[in-house]
Amino acid sequence: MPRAQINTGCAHNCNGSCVLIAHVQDSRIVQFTTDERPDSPADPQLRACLRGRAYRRRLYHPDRLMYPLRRVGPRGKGHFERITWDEALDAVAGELRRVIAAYGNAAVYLQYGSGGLAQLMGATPVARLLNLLGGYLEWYGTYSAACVEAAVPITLGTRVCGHPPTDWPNSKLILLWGHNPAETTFGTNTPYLLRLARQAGTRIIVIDPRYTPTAIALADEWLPIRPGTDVALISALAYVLITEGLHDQPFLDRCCLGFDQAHLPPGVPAGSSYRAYVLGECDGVPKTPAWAAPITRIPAERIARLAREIAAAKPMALLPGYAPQRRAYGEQFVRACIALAALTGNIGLPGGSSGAPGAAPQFTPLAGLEAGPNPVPYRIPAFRWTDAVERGTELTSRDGLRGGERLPSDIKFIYNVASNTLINQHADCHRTARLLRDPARVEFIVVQDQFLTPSARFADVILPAVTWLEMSTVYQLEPWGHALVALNQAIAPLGECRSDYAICADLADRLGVGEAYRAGHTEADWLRDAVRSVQARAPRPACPDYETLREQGVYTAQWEPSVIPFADFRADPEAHPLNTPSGKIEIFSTVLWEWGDPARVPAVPQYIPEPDDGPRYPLQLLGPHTFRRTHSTLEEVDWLEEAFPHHVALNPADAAERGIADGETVRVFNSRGVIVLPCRVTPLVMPGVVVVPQGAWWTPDETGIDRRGCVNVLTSQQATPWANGSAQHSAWVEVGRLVDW
Ligand SMILES: Nc1nc2c(c(=O)[nH]1)N[C@H]1C(S)=C(S)[C@@H](COP(=O)(O)OP(=O)(O)OC[C@H]3O[C@@H](n4cnc5c(=O)[nH]c(N)nc54)[C@H](O)[C@@H]3O)O[C@H]1N2
Ligand SMILES: Nc1nc2c(c(=O)[nH]1)N[C@H]1C(S)=C(S)[C@@H](COP(=O)(O)OP(=O)(O)OC[C@H]3O[C@@H](n4cnc5c(=O)[nH]c(N)nc54)[C@H](O)[C@@H]3O)O[C@H]1N2
Ligand SMILES: [Mo]
Repeated sequence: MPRAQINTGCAHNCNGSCVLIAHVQDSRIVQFTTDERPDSPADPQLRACLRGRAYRRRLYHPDRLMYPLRRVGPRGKGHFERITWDEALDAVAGELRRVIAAYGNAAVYLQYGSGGLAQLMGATPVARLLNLLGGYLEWYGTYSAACVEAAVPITLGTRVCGHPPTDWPNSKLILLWGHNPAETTFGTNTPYLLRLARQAGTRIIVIDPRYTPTAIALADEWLPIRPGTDVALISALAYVLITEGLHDQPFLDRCCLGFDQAHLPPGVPAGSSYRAYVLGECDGVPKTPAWAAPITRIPAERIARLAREIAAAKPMALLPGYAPQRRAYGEQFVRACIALAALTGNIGLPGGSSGAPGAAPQFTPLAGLEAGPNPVPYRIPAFRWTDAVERGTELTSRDGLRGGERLPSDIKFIYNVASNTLINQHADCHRTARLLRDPARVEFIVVQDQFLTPSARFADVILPAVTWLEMSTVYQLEPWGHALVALNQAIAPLGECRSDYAICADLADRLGVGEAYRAGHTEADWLRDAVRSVQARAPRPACPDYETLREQGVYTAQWEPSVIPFADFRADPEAHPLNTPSGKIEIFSTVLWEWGDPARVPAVPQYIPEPDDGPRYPLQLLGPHTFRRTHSTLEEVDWLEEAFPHHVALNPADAAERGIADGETVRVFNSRGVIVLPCRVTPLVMPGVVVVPQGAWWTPDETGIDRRGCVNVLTSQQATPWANGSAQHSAWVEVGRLVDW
């Protein structure tokens, strides 16, 4: 039989979306190739990385879930029996009905999950079902960027504040701050587009505790910084800028609230401005480079030089990653970056930046299958779902509860679809497991996935989902949304797997809302609607219809290079006020001032030292996103393990102190647990810092020791104080030899 070539792609949540071409022979995929369209800087190919190209090892893995399962034995032990789809769906429908009747719809929680982001996959089909049944408890604030999502709008009035990448070559200097796009992509071509900027003469500095692939491949200079101290560095940069008169006073006077005393809102006491904080007028501590040096471990003279360099390089783009805000006081980092961009007058300029992470999507999200309105008003911060299990009815607005005074019930039913945050990706695995093991708390857990993940092991019923290779869908490329990739079905579903949409439509039938659920649509009809929603926005060149898109595989719109966020505001702030309380950039935040917790959530961005875990755990632990996996997805792929073997990385100085040799298996531990994994002794990580890439599967032995090395055994469920975001990068550990144990 000749090989057929099917246009498809790779759409896991790495913030990329790459083209794959599946070569199919005898109903099996025998090879993947990638984008073969003509390549140009204006429309670069969407070339797949090793993860996409290795996808056959995931698709055909012997551990793929093939049929529905029901728990036998205690929850969390991982013992299941095979059941039919009818039995499985009857059980889920029956429990949903029972829990809603007993506790109300707000007791049903749809877990955060980022595994299925293409149309008809993942959470949206489930949300639609639950909304037709009277609604469910919804989350807000992602694991990714909760502090950005909360703090950027109160500072800049919008979340949409990134420049198109075509603007990057206009920058004289780009600061990649806790940002590692060579590995985390942030859009398939971000590393390539940064390289184009560099070729055009832009200088790039990377500020990161690790010498990352980005620092290696794209940077002119790497500045290692002690984790969690970025705001100390920013404060010291501000000190130099202000005391040497290098800041943009006219921009601050015209466009910002609270830089100095003269621009504070009425009623706020003297000494509350950003300038007063930086110069130490309010606390007696001037934030000099000499003050910041021991905190950040960057020499004072280098800090001063960086400040002068930043001031001289106009326009300068500060492009932060998300990691420094997934920390104990993540809100401060987000706001300090914006303050620095404002101080240097780089907001609203071509080649500048707002200092806020993320891009400005040039298309709004696809309208296809939609969740519809949720009749339940309550929302909880995604990171605090374990609190809503344990003491949901006690949560208040100070804990981030929205939509009402108190929840009517703790969480009693969890629908976990396309997610491993039920255990693996949430913090403190042992604590979560203790909560979930108790069937008197959450009474029913359904997991819909492709593998028996650490989360799936806690299910009462498991429903097996297809991958996109076994169905047709479309995906809109993050973060600019300027590309659509058609993922066409390449092979028949394996085993008894079904699409998330088909599973939910079947459940809807059982629960009496099937007709409303489908709204007369087939799966293809929903995809047609989605593509039509892009066509309706008249992008250039015109977007084809769904059928044509299937044939051509991918469609890319031109970037609109003239879209510079805040350009209007900068030109005339009175005529184009921001959507903030004052209409200005709120370096002093009215909202945070009113919140009234100045020690943890000050109104101007301040450095707040993170709590440590005492002398027994002296090393800072980072769990970054690496080439190896997309979160915990692709953990099972042996080729990727061979290329990027899982390990803990330790600086040679720390290794020598502990007598640890390169390649030795070690234990990494703190008061929350122990993981055991091989150690790489490497100067790629700065002294005092330990790195365990996130996503390895929690694999506890009978004594609870994780023999694989899931970083979240060691992380804390303590949320950030105002946004209630994940602080999973703030953790402390010790590393020891196995022989000394
Ligand atoms: N390959 C791959 N790519 C991905 C993902 C994936 O799982 N795999 N996940 C995607 C998703 S959903 C997200 S949200 C993003 C996540 O994107 P990020 O949150 O930006 O990614 P991280 O890898 O956590 O961290 C980025 C860099 O910040 C550094 N860092 C950590 N703490 C600090 C600090 O305190 N200060 C400074 N200056 N730097 C610090 C880390 O060493 C790392 O190099 O990545 C996306 N891309
Ligand atoms: N320590 C630490 N922890 C972290 C982070 C960190 O930086 N450090 N990062 C956090 C971040 S930014 C994020 S976004 C989260 C990510 O956490 P999750 O959103 O849980 O992402 P994954 O771990 O990839 O789990 C996705 C699951 O979906 C399944 N899946 C994939 N496609 C489909 C589909 O189409 N249908 C169904 N039903 N299932 C599918 C996969 O098999 C996988 O089990 O992790 C967070 N956890
Ligand atoms: Mo994320």
